[in-house]
Amino acid sequence: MEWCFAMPKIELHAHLNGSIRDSTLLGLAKALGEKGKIVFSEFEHVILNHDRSLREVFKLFDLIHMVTTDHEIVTRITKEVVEDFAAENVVYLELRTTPKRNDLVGMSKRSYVEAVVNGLRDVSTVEVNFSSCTTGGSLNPVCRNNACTGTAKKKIYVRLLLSIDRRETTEAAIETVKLALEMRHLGVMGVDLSGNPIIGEWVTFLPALKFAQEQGLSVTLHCGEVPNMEEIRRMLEFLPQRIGHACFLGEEEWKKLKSSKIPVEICLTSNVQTNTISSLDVHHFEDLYKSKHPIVLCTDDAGVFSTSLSKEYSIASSTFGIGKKEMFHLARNAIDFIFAGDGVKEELKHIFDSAALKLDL
Ligand code: 6MZ
Repeated sequence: MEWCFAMPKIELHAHLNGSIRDSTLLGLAKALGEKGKIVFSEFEHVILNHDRSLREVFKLFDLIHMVTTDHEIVTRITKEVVEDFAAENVVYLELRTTPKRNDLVGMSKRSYVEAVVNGLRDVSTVEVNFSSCTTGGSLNPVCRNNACTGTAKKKIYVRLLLSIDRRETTEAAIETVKLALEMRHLGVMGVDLSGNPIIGEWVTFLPALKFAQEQGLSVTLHCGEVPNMEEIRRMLEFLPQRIGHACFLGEEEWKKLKSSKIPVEICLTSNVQTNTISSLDVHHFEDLYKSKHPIVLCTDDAGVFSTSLSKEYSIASSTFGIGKKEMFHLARNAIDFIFAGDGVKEELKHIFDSAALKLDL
């Protein structure tokens, strides 16, 4: 559907390393294979197999992390991911990533995030606004592209969320939150809790997440990717600013979610590929949409699941019989759920309203 591609969109649930291009991943793996650090043929097989369970997806992430270890690679991936989203008319992107320490290459959690920010600076196909210090139309002084050259390029707002991996300790999670606080001026808006949902306990992460909220950071949680009712209940009681997935909620939790009005980041392809939802026609998107619960369509891991935000819109439209104008409204409504401030929200409203006129939406 051409119009799904053409209309402006907002992406709020995209993991950096899960959004890596297949070609980049294969290229990096090949180079490591040539150095004898991995067995390329085994790697290639896992990368090219697109039918994956949740367990296999996490195995794949471990492989991806083996090849995305140094600063230059992190910078390159960030640049490419932002360019890919911008190319399909994503106008606001909240990109999340887990800060990683790797002593072998002199990488700290901080230098990892700095490498990500360098990737935002390196983007050349589109104008990137990524600092939360800039409001409205004024450009980030560290943004090298566009205004400096006087050309009128497409524009994308990018904000960052730092992810806490469920394998981490309370101390490591708090370290990530502190880093997020220190890097607010570079567009870090909040934190995410993600990682293999069968690992780790809610109580381990709670102190860090509470601290984040107390300090004014926004929090989004991967919630209900597996049927852990106790955890789902506690997550909803915590009142995060958004949740992702919400696949395994029981009746009680469902009621709680709906009355809380917590926006849900919906990842259709990811849920079906990982079998957390058996098929699209029984996906909770439909119920949430019909009951006007705040929702936003997202990709999760565009590289890993071979999808794009335009594809997700197209799938939702055809599966649930939602027309062009309604899909446009769905996309525009996401403005209310972004973690950036009012200045950016106003700019986005303007972008969507001009697109509505231009595209007759
Ligand atoms: C939970 C997920 C995920 O952080 O290295 N991640 N966590 N559920 C999912 N659904 C499929 N998809 C991705 O990006 C990769 C990391 O994001 C999390 C995992 O922790 C994964 O290792 P970054 O940029």
